[in-house]
Amino acid sequence: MDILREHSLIATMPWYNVRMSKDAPGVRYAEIYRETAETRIQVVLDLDGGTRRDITTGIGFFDHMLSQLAFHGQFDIGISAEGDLEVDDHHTAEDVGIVLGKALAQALDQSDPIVRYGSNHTPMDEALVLVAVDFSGRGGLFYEVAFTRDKIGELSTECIREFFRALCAHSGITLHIRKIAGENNHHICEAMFKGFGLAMHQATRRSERRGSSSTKGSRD
Ligand SMILES: [Mn+2]
Repeated sequence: MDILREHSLIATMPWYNVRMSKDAPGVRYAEIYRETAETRIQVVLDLDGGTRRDITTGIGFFDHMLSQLAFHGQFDIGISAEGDLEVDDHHTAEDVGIVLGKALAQALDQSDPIVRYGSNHTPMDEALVLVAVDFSGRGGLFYEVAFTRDKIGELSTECIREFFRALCAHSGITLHIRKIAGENNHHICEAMFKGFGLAMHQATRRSERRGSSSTKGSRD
């Protein structure tokens, strides 16, 4: 992965080379770098960390949401994205979803059986959001969230769906997100990301059961 070490984005990942045990057996770690004409994105992920977050996408509210996801998911995460924000936020939001999805799939590739499912109702003040995930291997987003503003900070609300859709497609998770209640768009969105983090933490824990996480013998 020489490209990672040479790349300027690495400078924003101060703990990247500190993870000395990343190749040790049982460490559920991934690092993905993806560059297109529209975005350059690096994600490092440790599913069993929980204290380290270094997130820079150029979109302040998106950073705030990804930070909530990582905090409540209890993941170590580094996300460094340089996108064509002079166009708009679409490519950056979607491509962060792609790369984070790939990182999740890679981190779980060698994993022991996992709990597989996670769900919750997460409140944030008047907002209430249902999130349910299944690491099915098939990938799908079932999304019923209506916002009343076009943007929250510099993040377009329509890009929130695109982020989750890309993440599901590239991680293979089935994800339901449904707004139950809420008026304030910031609260609704924050409940979504917190709830998703909580569900991800639950679903990615190692299972005590022997063998596969599916009666079929594999999760897809
Ligand atoms: Mn907030």
